[in-house]
Amino acid sequence: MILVKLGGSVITDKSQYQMLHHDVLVRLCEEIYDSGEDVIIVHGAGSFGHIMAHDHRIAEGYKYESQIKALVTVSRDVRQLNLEVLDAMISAGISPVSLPPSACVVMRDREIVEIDFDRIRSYLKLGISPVMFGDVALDESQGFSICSGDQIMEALARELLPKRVIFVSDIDGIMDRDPSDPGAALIGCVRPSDLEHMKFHAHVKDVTGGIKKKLAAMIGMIGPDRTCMIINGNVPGRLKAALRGDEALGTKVELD
Ligand code: IP8
Repeated sequence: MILVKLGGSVITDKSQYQMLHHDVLVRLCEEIYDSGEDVIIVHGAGSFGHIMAHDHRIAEGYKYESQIKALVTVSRDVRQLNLEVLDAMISAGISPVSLPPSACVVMRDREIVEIDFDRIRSYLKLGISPVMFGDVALDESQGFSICSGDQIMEALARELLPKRVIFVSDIDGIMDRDPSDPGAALIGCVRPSDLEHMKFHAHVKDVTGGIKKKLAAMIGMIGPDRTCMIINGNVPGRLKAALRGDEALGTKVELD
């Protein structure tokens, strides 16, 4: 089984509320089907979740009453994106079933403390691909919170030991500096021992911090027989190649 995250940046336009990249989504689902691999899909929320969740501070938990209206709207909007993903998967020939984190994940202090792994395993046994996504979720310490697709990926990788973990993004992989810098170069492979020596260009602090955080999370998902990759889903064929274990341009994270 392979764990795949379809990033919100590749299946939606993150700058425009509820803007789906339908063609890209359809092609990615066809590549998943063509690979012939069993998958668990996690997708990001993109512009169906981030804009409103940010404006109403949903990740911080219950602060004021009008957050509730925003929370239910975010929950509804990410479900709409999830339906688009399910439709594209079904049209491609895959058999998906949706497991919304708002119904099957519990958080505490913004960290996942409970997921119904048995349910996921039961669907896999039936040849059904579970689909989860960045969502709102109950949080035992702050009422509610945001459960991101990356947090779900980490929890699933730890428990279900997939043979590969693939993050599908809108960039070729992890760059050695801000990707908009013309001198930016792709880092092809990262090992845990590289992390502390890696120097990131620091003129955009958030981007640098973001890359390090993402790498640290990816390192947490690898194992002796398990690599973790980030690839560009806008380039046709890369996801299919990565799923089949063929050479695919991207950043691979593997053990020392
Ligand atoms: O797009 C965020 O999940 P992500 C979920 O995987 C929401 O970071 C609702 C903003």
